[in-house]
Amino acid sequence: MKKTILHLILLALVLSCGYKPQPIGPVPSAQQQAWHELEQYAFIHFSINTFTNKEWGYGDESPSLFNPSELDADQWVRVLQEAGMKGVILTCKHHDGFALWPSQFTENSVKNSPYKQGKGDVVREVAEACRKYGLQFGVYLSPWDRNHPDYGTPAYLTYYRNQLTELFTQYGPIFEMWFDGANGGDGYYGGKRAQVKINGAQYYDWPTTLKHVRSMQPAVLFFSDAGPDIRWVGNERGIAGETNWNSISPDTLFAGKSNIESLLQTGHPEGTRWIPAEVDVSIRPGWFYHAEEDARVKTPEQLFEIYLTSVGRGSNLLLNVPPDRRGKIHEEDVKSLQGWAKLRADRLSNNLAAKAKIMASSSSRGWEANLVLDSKKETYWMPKKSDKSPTLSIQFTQAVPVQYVQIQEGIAYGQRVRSFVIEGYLGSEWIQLYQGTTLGYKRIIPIKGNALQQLRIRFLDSKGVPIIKELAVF
Ligand code: FUL
Repeated sequence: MKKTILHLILLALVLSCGYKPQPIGPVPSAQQQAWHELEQYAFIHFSINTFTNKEWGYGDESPSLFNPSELDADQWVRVLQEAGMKGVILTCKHHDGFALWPSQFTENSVKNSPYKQGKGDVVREVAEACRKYGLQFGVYLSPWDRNHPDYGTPAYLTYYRNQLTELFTQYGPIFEMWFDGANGGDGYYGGKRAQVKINGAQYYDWPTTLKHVRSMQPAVLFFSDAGPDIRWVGNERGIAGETNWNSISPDTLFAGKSNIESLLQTGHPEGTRWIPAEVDVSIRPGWFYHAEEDARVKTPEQLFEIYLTSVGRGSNLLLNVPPDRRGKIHEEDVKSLQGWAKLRADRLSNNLAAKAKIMASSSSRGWEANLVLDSKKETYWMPKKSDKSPTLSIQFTQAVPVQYVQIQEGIAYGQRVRSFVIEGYLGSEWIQLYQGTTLGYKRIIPIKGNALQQLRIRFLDSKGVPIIKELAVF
């Protein structure tokens, strides 16, 4: 008897909670999930190049050139935080080899510069400002080093790992380690002034380096062309693929491999690993500050467009904002960042769906349509398995002009949607407003402002049933 009651209680529990689906394909790790939620953070390119007016230093620059007159890391991070940035990745060392912290493994660093009479540590100042303003801190340590005499030999790898040990043990938690595939060949290399060619697929022995870093900070995520945790999006223009799968098979990929740009931009629906794309782009034409580019800072509208083609296509945005020779974010960049934040607030914060009626073609028990409006992380809409044309519809109390539709997939269950259409009810008929492929963590679709009485999203094809976390219309 007791047993029967227990069974009944269990059955009731199962029914009330509904059925829990199995994930399909790769899914994000807990760290990757938290990374998706950051959505946007800043890149800071600031180094010897800021003072030589170059993009790539040759490696023979004297550290005495590094001399910011008013370095204010607090200003950098405050400006970035006010613009909605959730983290900062700093060029601790660029290709020229100059270290922004007083590394004990090289003389080519801030310790031999006039900055604070050699007592300065820019990495520490930025890491501390990030902690003060609640931003994550990340590092970019260029693998290519045009200054180091041992570059190209195994001894350089020891040097590179020693520098990582300093960064990962002295500056608090690091959310992302960024490394690129640039290897231009020629450089100073301790006076050799030579071409040093390396084999990008093998030389760096990344598995050993990453294991070393993980042993110090297990939660760090590694970015490179090929991941293993976050992949490059394949261009530096701010554009993720309209089709953008978080999955890709990394087995033959490596940082710097040529001709993989379009694959990186779209990912692959059958990819074996969850390696989402990060969109790196600069607010200026160059990555480093050049006074002659002060009039070419991207406008708030251009940044908004980039926001739509990065965050709005399920990627994260890594927006580079390079401080000037004073060591401050220049007034022009500040103005653009503020204008951009205002555009996002004006255009993407009044969710018209919140006051509307939401309906679905079918819902699994516990996964009802209204859950896409609750802003909760762990609630979703999921149609019934038998539903052959899963559809979410919004009925407005009166016709409203809709400019943007924002859809978030429940990526904890794998990225599923392959094809969908957005339709609006106008006057007396449904018209197609957009036809799309993937969604992912967040998709923001501009649709040109018609006054609609109803709007619906029909999911035409997906791996298993679609699982939708949130829906908003603006
Ligand atoms: C590239 C570098 O060569 C550029 O200078 C810049 O740092 C960009 C973000 O990555 O690989």
